[in-house]
Amino acid sequence: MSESVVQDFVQLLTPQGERVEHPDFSFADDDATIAGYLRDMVLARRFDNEATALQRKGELGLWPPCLGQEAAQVGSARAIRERDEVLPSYREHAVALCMGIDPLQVLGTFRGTTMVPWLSRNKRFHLYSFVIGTQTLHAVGFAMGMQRDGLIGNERQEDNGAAIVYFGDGATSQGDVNEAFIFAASYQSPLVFFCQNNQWAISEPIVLQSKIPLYRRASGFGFPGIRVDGNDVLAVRAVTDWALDRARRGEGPT
Ligand SMILES: Cc1ncc(C[n+]2csc(CCOP(=O)(O)OP(=O)(O)O)c2C)c(N)n1
Ligand SMILES: [Mg+2]
Repeated sequence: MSESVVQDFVQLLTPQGERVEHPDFSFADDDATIAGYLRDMVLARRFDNEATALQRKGELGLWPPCLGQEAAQVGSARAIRERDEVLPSYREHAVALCMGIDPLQVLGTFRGTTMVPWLSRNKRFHLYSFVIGTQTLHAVGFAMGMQRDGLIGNERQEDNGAAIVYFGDGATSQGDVNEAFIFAASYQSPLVFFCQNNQWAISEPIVLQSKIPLYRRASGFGFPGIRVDGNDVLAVRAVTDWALDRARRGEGPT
């Protein structure tokens, strides 16, 4: 791999768990914080395994697992601050736990006994979205509202907020998602588009849906796109911090 390709892919941990340097991103927090991320990921996997078993037993109507996506979800969720808003897809259970959602309430949604039992306005974790990509447009609208409410670009950091929206690789083939990219770029919306590329949209592989790495599409819409190792919780945290901060400062979407 050439140097530029290596640096194009943000990694602060090797697959063996050794710390590595990146020229643009770093993780400076202490060991206790890292141990906290591990705890989050282990808890999320435990919950996810249990829910998968409940779905197999017919207790849940549906359960899209977050297996293998824990680091991407925990790393990004731990970058979310008090004034930020989260718009998930249907797989962000680790994010839900980090946002303080009761796991039993999440199960209610997937059992079909309730819709959104938590108060999304208070928790700032909005309803799960099952119609692929729709939440990206909702997120741009939300972010545009935050912009108009004066939640970005304030001198005091704690007065600022941004939105983060989760979606999959397959969702990028939806018209809604591309419209969301255009709206967000046009209005410089304070929004982080967080694409978890697990390489598949059910049976369609990413190689069929995109001839270029997905992160490169962002530049065509006019905002930065960054490829991060989704199994590297430190890299995800560092890059999400950067992207959310940018949005909160009023510098637009990532
Ligand atoms: C508008 C719409 N079209 C089709 C579907 C059926 N569907 C459910 S999941 C899925 C694949 C989504 O893939 P991706 O965006 O990569 O998310 P992942 O499940 O991999 O996290 C599809 C096509 C749907 N839910 N909504
Ligand atoms: Mg996918």
